[in-house]
Amino acid sequence: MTKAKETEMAIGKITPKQFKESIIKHLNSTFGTDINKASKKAWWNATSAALNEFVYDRLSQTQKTHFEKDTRAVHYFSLEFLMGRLTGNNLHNLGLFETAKKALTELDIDINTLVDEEEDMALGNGGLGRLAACFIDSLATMELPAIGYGIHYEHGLFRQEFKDGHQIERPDSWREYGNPFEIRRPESIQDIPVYGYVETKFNDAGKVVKEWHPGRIIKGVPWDVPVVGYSGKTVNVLRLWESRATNFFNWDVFNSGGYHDAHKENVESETISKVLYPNDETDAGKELRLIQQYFFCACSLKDIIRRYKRAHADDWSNFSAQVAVQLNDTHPAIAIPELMRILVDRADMDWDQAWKICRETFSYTNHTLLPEALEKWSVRLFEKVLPRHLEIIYEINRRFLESEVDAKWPGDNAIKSKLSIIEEGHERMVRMGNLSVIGSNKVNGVAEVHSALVKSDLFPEFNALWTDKFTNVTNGVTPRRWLKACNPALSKLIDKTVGDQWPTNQEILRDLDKKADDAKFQKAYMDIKHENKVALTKVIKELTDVDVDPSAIFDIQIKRLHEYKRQHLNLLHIMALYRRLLQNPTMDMVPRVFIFGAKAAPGYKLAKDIIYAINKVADKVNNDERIGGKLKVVFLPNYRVSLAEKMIPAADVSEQISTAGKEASGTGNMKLALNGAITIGTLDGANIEIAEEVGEENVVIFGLTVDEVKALKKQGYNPWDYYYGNEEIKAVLDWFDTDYFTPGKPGELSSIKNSFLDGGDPYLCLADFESYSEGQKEIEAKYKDKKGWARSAILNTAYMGKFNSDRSIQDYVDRIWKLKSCTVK
Ligand code: CBF
Repeated sequence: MTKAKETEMAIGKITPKQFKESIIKHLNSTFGTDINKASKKAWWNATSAALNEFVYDRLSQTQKTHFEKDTRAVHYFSLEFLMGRLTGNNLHNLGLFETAKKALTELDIDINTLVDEEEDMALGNGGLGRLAACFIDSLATMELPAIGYGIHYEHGLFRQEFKDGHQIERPDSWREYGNPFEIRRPESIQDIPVYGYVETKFNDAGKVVKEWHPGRIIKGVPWDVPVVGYSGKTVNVLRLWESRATNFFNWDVFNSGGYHDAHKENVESETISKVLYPNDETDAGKELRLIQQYFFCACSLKDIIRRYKRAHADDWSNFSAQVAVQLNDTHPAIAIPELMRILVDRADMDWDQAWKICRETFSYTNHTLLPEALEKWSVRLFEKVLPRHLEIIYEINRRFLESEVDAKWPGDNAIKSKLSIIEEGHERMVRMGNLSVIGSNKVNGVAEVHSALVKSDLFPEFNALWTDKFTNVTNGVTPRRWLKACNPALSKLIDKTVGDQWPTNQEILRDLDKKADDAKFQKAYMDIKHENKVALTKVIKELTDVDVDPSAIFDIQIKRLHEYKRQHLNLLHIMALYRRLLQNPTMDMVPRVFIFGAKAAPGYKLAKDIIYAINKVADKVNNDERIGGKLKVVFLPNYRVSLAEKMIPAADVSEQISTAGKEASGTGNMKLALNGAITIGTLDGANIEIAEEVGEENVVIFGLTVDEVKALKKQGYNPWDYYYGNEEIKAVLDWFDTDYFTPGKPGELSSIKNSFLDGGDPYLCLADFESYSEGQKEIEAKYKDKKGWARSAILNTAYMGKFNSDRSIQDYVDRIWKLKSCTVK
């Protein structure tokens, strides 16, 4: 029996007719409308309610089983969960998609239009948040007891619009029309203290104790988002905390005439979960952000302890055997001193015993080496917001430096100051990276090369101190969302060819290699790619009003906008191609459409300038009749998960062109390759492992390696050498200073040129330009060989098994969490 069929059995095998009746029932009795007057939103709500009947049933079964068996669980602490939409995902994972589709067709509703009614749950910036979403999908699919913990932001990542090519940020109100996939749990509200002062006093036994007198208490209200595993057997939970004021309204102040003051505390407390910080790999450095971090960690730890105590009362001896906490980057690192506070101050535990529990409980994933993203908080701020935690951090640090560091490097103050949690200087800072390493059981990077650099460049002394602490877990993506659901035609072809078990065992796709040279299969595979491209042309037209030809090469770069990701290198090459075409309009060239999707952090000026430059170049190129439509450039606004789901299946080429050593892993590279796009990329992050898996002949690698980047920087990199040494580079850079792309406004794009020259080109775009340009020629030559291209595309799909998030989770289970699966009845 196939997995999908098994699932339908498991959930009671519902027929399309029954599903239809359920939708109509919810339309009437849950939403108070009927089939004649229901709005699109009402239809979507009613369909979701019909679906949720299965979801909630499995959710309560899962919780009951985990409680009865008192299972060890992993708690994934993350400031970001980029969930996207859930209707299609949950239907697929429950094996109900086809049933729902038929039911809706009978009601004259197209399921694909219906799911467009759902706003993306965009509670994350990019890779890190989306990874968290893939991981909780895998955890549920693999029937592992797990809870995701995060913040219930009222506004997710901003909605991006373009105005005359400039990025404009608009608020993202994802819950404006309600959201059927979350349940408020007022019974599990937590009170969280902040601010105030610490009193040192003697307790009744004459022992010195610390008492924190908080300046404010914030209420944390949990919202549960069910996480439906594939096959629907396990439904875990993503618990997101919303902040509320404890005293909803201060009547005393109000009665004495201060209306605004009466609301003040209310507003301040609720601000905490108002917005997601829209920065990715840049330091936020804001008081509110620190409070956000503490707020969700403190709520989550209280929640975990409440659950633990139900089975173990005040016996803490099993805590770390039952509870694993994974810190998704340093953002939740404050959980370490918070658990110490609970154990030492509240549970009156001896320090050493508490520290042992802490270190056994936490593990930390590092997602970046960029220094600006390694969080530091000023001691002053800490003292104000979390005075007791600062004291605890000092004590953790003192003991660590005096015992562990001094034992290894006696009297070496230089090492001590490097490993200290406190950075001395004009402004004393708390280093959250050091705290995370010191307080964790395991530390992992997210791709082989990245983990090696974490050890050699970021934390070499910590690695010397605790070699066993450092490990690697290469990232992965869920094939359920990123192939089965987003590329249904290809999924069906795969089902027909290798069977339908691959969504839970992606290695099965390896069997597709037998078909890589089969002309019939190649045609079927490439016909699907073409159809997906046709579908994307419609989206492009709708969003940008640009017509593109689906027989052109669709070359896609989708990711946050950052200099290290080098969208501007892509732009330089586009401008060079355009210039070559202008010089030689009959140049032999396969028509190419360069497609971008990216949001820039609102405060990141150069990133916004790059968006503007790409849009301006696009305007010019797309309307230049001299080049006969051979080149098109489009920047799709408001890149997000649901848009990625439409772009990825249509990609021929995947741009993964970061400076070697800068992209920790990347996960877009995995999704694109899985859907048969050929990677043009540097030897960076997971690109290296992708090339190893799919074969060097099925990717195009260019550019400096990590070691070459280091050597060039060491020797002294001078971008002017490339400017004067390469006529094409010079011409293209000089173009930025003219008004060619910004008629009547010369200099509007000069900041890009300046970043390459006066700015020192920190990400070595000019050094890699020639090699990139050669790589692009190789792409074109490969594409001209239709059979060769189809073969490579098929082999990409076939050999991506390693990059399945189930494999990543299995690695976490084996190397870090030591978790057991649990079958839910
Ligand atoms: O590990 C997940 C992703 O995290 C980042 O997005 C991050 O926020 N640090 C990295 O930039 C990606 O390389 C990585 O894939």
